[in-house]
Amino acid sequence: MKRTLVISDIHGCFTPFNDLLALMKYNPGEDRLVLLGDFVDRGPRSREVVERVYQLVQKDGAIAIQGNHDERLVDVMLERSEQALMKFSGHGGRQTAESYAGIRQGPIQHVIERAKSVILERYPHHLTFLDGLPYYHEDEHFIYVHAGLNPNYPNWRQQPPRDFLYMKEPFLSRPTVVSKTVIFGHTKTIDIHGKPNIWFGDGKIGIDGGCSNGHQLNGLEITGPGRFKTFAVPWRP
Ligand SMILES: [Mn+2]
Repeated sequence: MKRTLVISDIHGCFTPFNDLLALMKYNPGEDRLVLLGDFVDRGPRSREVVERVYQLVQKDGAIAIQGNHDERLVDVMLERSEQALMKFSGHGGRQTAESYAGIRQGPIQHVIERAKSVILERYPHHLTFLDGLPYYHEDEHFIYVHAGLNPNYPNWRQQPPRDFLYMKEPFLSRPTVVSKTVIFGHTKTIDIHGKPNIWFGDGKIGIDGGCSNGHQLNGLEITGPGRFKTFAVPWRP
């Protein structure tokens, strides 16, 4: 049976991402790879992660979903939102700006300006790519989303974009209102069950191992309904 491999919240952790793909023996011709967003911020190598994800999607048919950090990076770089700029550096955006700017020092405003000109000159495709990512992916048995589904919406496709990107409660503690299992990232599993391993809940599976916080990057292998195998690699620079 064809494997579906799911990874989330890479957050600039380029080495662990490559380690995990190798550990899972990802074979582009055979496996379906689904990446649940938050490719940037906090970790040291966001630029390389975005380029790799871009290539995986364009060349190998991988599926990438948008996370809240990906949306914010686009908003900051295209000067779409003052609020996004204010939140940016407090949520790991400095590391992303440094990875594009190629400098590790100086006032944040300077690093962002430098990153902006590098992106507009050499990586405009990163912004178009991140901006155009879908909010979810769905197959026969699963719904894949960055943050979660708001159970107050009987038709989850009608929930606001913000819920796809930021949802925590009431998604985490209430039962879902869908028959498919929801696979999500965004909330570190250590905050759900006290350990960074993949969390298997009732109708939902949380996979954010908190790699950029020094924990681990998780990989979920699916070969059918209820047929899972888990993988993990530790954080390293
Ligand atoms: Mn997130």
